[in-house]
Amino acid sequence: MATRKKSLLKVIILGDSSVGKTSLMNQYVNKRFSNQYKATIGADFCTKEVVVNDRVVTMQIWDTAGQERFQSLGVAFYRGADCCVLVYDVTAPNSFKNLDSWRDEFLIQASPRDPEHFPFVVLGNKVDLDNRQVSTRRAQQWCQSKNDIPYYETSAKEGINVEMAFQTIAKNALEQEAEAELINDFPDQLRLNSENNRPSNADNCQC
Ligand code: G3D
Ligand code: MG
Repeated sequence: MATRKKSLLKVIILGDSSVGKTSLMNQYVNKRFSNQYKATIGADFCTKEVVVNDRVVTMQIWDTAGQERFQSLGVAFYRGADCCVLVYDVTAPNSFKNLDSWRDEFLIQASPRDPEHFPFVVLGNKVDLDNRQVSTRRAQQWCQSKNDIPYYETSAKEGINVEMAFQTIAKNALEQEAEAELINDFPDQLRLNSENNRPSNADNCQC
C-alpha cells in the first residue's frame, strides 16, 4: 500500500506561566518580539510552512491561553501532538523544576503510543538576561536523563537559537509522524479529515 504522508504537524508548547512561550512562538512565526504582547487571549495556534528533509510541511504550533497557571489545558490541546516543546526560564529555577510535572502531564493527557520515544524538545529561554539561575549543565543532565531530549538555550527577545530550535522541533515531529504511520495505518477517512482541517493560510498567527 502506498504511504501517504501527513503534511500537518501539531506542536504544543508547555511550561510555567511567563517563561516566554507566547514570545517564542511569536518570534519564530512573525519574527517579532513585543513587550506589549500580553497574555495570550484564547487557546489558539499559529501555522508556519517549513521545509524539512526536502519536504514542505505545515507546522501548527499550539500555545496556551494562560490556563497553564491552573494546569488545566483540556484534552483537545494535547490530542494528536507530534512534538511537545517544554519551556523554562533560565532565571526562574521553579520553572525548571516544574518541567518534570509538565512532561508527566503531557504523557498522561496525550497518552502517546510510544511514551519512551515521544519527541520532546526543551528550551531554556531568556538567556539574554544576566541573572541566570539554572546552569546549562544542570539542564543538559535533566534532558539526558529523560532519554536524551534535545536542549536549546534561547532568547525570544533577541531571536537567539529560536530558528534552530524550531527546525529540530519540526524534524523530530516529522520523524515521529513517520514512525506512527509505520506502526498504525489510519483509515483513509481519518486521514482525509485531517487534511481537510489544514489551515488554508500558512504563516499566519491567529493568536
Ligand atoms: P508565557 O507565554 O510563557 O506566559 P510570555 O510568557 O511570552 O507572555 O512572556 C512573559 C514575559 O517574559 C513578558 O514580559 C515577555 O516580554 C518576557 N520574555 C519572553 N521571552 C523573553 C526573553 O527571551 N528575554 C527576556 N528578557 N524577556 C522575555 P512582560 O514584561 O510583558 O510580562
Ligand atoms: Mg502565553
